[in-house]
Amino acid sequence: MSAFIRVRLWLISPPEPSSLTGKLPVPPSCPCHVRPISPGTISWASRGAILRPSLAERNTMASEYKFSFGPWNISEGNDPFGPAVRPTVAWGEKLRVFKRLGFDAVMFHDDDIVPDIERKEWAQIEREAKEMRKAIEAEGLVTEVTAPRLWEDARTVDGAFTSNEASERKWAIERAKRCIDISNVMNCGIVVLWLAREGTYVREAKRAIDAHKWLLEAVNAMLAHDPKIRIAIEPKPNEPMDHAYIPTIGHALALGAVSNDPKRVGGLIETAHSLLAGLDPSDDMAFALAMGKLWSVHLNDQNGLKYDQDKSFGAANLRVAWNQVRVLEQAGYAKTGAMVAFDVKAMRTQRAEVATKHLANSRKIFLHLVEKVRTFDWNIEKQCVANRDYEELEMAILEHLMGVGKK
Ligand code: 3MF
Ligand code: MG
Repeated sequence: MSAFIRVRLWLISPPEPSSLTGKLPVPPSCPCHVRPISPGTISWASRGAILRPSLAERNTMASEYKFSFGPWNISEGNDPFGPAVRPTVAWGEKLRVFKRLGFDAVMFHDDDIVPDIERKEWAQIEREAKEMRKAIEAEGLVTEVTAPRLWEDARTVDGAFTSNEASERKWAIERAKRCIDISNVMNCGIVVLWLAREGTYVREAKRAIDAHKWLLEAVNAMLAHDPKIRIAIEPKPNEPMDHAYIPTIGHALALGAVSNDPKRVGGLIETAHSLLAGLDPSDDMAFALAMGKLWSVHLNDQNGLKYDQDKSFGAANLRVAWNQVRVLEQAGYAKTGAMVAFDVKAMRTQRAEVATKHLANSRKIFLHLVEKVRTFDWNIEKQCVANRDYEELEMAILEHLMGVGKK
């Protein structure tokens, strides 16, 4: 019997630790703390029961991570085929939901902070932004990110930074600068660029080479406008456009790398957007993390290559969700100061009284997965990798996620 099979049998019925190694090893709390193991023995940590975090430990987990969502994540349920099915929730009411559900921060579009922004002068915009900052701080909240909403104005029907009209491109850059000014009032150092309409329905409609140069010009104009602001590009391959110009995190970081201040351009990865690009969100996150460029995440879920569904985190692809949490844990993401945002939508079928469950549930699933990552015996991963036995590794992970197999 190979040492490895002995280990797996041991997992089913572990002997007392003293008969194994003579002492009780300390359980590794996360993959970064995996200890080397001697051949033929396995850590006492494999005994799931003693690894289950206590309530205090779970509270620590929750407070290590900072969570946010945006006002648009509490919505009326309209879709392209039907109108609203829930009444609009006033901002004041939404504001109270954040703390109640255990959230720490708000992500805002510029016009979430100052409605009708296009009709207002700076003095009024500044006044309203200050009021908003006071209102969220009174709730114990901060602003995670701001984002210029460049895709609803009539001037951006065919693109903002990449419109064929010079005057429209100019307008878009001015609006992005204004968003930076609002961000400063909100004491928020990150502006997100979701480049909604930067792309085409018909390839020949734009000169793509020029369009990419215009995107770079826009990023440079934003960097020049404020010496401290950081720009987090949120890539998405399609929707609303057939094809977007910045479809992946690779494109986003390449653009940043040739900007006038690469260290102030990073990325935000949304689960659904990676899936829509046919990519694995955890690998996209790992790529950005390896470059020190993952400045926020929009966790959610998605059934394959369909419209952008913004489902609750883990609801469609639990294993994919586990890997996202695994990679964030491995990187010590919480300690980088970056937050976990949920860009999720309540199902249209959800009644108004229960139309915030998607937020509470996404946070809960995230924390359950943190617990799962921290209680997996990473020695199993080490041994399986050493033996190149990935079927065994996969089974161990699936059993761990299902809570079966090692009782
Ligand atoms: C669209 C999105 C956006 C962006 C947001 C950035 C409405 O698929 O994900 O959500 O996340 O605009 O601030
Ligand atoms: Mg998003």
